[in-house]
Amino acid sequence: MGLFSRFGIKSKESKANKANDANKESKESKEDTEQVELSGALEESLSSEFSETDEFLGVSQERPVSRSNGPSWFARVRENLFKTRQALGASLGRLILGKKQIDAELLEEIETILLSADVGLEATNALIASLTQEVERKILKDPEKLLEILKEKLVEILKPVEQSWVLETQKKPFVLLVVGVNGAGKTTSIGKLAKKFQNEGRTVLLAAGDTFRAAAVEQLKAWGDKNQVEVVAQGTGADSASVIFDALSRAKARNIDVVIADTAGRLHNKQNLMMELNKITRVMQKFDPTAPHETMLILDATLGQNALVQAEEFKKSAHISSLSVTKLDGTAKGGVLFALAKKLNLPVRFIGVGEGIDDLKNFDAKLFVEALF
Ligand SMILES: Nc1nc2c(ncn2[C@@H]2O[C@H](COP(=O)(O)OP(=O)(O)OP(=O)(O)O)[C@@H](O)[C@H]2O)c(=O)[nH]1
Ligand SMILES: [Mg+2]
Repeated sequence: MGLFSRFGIKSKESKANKANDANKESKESKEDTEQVELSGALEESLSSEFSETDEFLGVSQERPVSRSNGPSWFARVRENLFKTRQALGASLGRLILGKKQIDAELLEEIETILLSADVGLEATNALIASLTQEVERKILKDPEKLLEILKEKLVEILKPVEQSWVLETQKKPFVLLVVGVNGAGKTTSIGKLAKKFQNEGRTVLLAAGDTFRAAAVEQLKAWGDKNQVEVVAQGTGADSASVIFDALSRAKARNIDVVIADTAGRLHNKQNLMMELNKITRVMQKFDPTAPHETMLILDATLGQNALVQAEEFKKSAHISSLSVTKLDGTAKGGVLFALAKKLNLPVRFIGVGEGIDDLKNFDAKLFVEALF
């Protein structure tokens, strides 16, 4: 008989209550003022990780990605993931510390913490089932090893969605279409991305495809000014597809490497707005049948499991090829990355960890998990 069946399945309510308690506990836990000190082992892992992830953006060999990440990436991400770290890594650490044995009760408590940190049902079930199996087979006996094993399993969930982004140089301009609900962080992420690409020596042009809100064009232009990047725009109420078509023509004429197209925030259940996305794609394809080369859905991490629902709905009515998850700073719901990875199997390109221009970071599964503990 397995550990699960021996101890029975708890009712959803009791799990939810436990999850709330765990949440409260993590909120109440005192501020983690610890400085980020990289152990020798981690530093080593960072340097080897980054030689591997240098090709993260899939830049061709002759134009390598800047190496400006490294330990500063880790320090910034770890610092800004404070709330999720409290909810997940620190809570698990406290729970496991000093335990003499791994029993069903401990596994149940781990399960509660994972659920309350928005890891989601599927990823949590998979983690607990895998731990249970290892305990039953006596592969895992020592509670001291439990945390390390759990971290490895968390990395395993995220690893498949950490995929190289091939910005194929023969696709010129490479067209990135950015979509998502209102306020998810689309325009801000575009501004940050423009700088990232420029730092890698690429030329960038922005298309102000959000013609819906009066301030949207100005917001994108401000990012363009900051990066000295041209923004192609028309007035409010203009046809979004036509703005983007103009931008592509302009980019072609100027021999630009990457066009990033902003779009209006839309709810997946607003039929006409979702149709507009299809129109944008169709018009782009008149220009280049292979465009858009990437359609990136921006998700707001503070929504927790609702971000997952949103992504599932978007996937139904638009061709989404990747995700970026913003606002991981200031939320305890960063565990949603595991839920997204487990359920959607879409590459996660970037994570937003703040409002600064350098706060959009390449997604790295191993370092992300490391930053949560
Ligand atoms: N803290 C934090 N704030 C962020 C992050 N990304 C975006 N924001 C903020 O989220 C707010 C909304 O960002 P926008 O980029 O305007 O969102 P949008 O998706 O373009 O919104 P609409 O144009 O209304 O659809 C802004 O105040 C951003 O500064 C992040 O990673 N961390
Ligand atoms: Mg916007």
